[in-house]
Amino acid sequence: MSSELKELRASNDALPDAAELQRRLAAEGYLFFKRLVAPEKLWRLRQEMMSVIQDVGWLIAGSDPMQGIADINMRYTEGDNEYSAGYAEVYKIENFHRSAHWREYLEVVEKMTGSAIMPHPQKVARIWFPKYTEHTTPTHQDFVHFQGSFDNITCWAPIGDCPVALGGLAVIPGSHKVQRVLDHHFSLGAGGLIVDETAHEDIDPVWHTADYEAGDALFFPALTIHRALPNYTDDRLRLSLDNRYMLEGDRIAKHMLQPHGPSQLTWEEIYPHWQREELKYYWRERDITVVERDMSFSEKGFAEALALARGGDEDALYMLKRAVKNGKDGLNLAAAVTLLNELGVEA
Ligand SMILES: O=C(O)CCC(=O)C(=O)O
Ligand SMILES: [Fe+2]
Repeated sequence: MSSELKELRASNDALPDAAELQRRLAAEGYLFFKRLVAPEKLWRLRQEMMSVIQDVGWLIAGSDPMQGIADINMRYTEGDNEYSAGYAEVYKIENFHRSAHWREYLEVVEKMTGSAIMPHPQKVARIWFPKYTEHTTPTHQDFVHFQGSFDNITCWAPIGDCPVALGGLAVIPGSHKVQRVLDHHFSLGAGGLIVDETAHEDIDPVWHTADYEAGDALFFPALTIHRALPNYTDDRLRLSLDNRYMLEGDRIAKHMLQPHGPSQLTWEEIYPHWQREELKYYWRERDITVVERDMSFSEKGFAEALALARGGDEDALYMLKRAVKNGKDGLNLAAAVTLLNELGVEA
């Protein structure tokens, strides 16, 4: 582990003690557990997901899918239609969705929040290509993306082992104590929004991470500052889960009732691929308050990208070209098209 990255503290010792988990979560803004889930469960999920990823052509043909050896001629990320095409196949896998409902995750989130909880309907998998580091998920707070409530808990878990070089998650302990959504700015990285963790006097920007192993899980509330580390391996895909849990009766933003955007799927397209019924539309029976999505965070990032691109910023130009090429909705694409034309840049 590099000198500027410190080790996450594992809280397995406090697992039987809900009050202690709550105390640590309040103090540190995260809880990390080694082997919270039996590794075999993750290995089975990995086999299923990586086999599909191989079928869509992202792994070297004929290689062992468990090794996750990427064909690095294909490097795609969220926002690319090619990524959506492959991700959609993975997103149909029933066991991937079920994994967010595993008893081990539900029980520990109940303990750390002291509340009845519900997994958000929108589940998220990340399939991260090697040597594509400029697209790495930048420093952010989850609230700008997932919204609803500051009390949401994110669970990040590798599907397999994830040593630092493969690009796992890093957090700044105590950063949730800012108790507010910080100013986020345009970034080329996944999610498109970045916060400058060094620009706030009340944040001590010391990063913590782990050489994650299958079964490990990291939990944090919606204001904790975190980022992914770059995938510096030569040829390995990073495969991970990040799912969110809400308190029963709490608020949820409307988009979190839908499949994850990059899949470009509806539940009606996903459910025919499932064997079992009980997780289909499970949230309709639950006590939740649905609120509108606040588009101001992404709109501000997009406006910044337009201004930056006008000044010749390469990252901003790249993002605008990608948005136009892929016809990404919800953004002011007309403004991007006009600007690219003005600058004489092909999308
Ligand atoms: O895995 C990633 O690259 C991003 C994950 C993340 O930001 C999260 O779990 O909230
Ligand atoms: Fe995040």
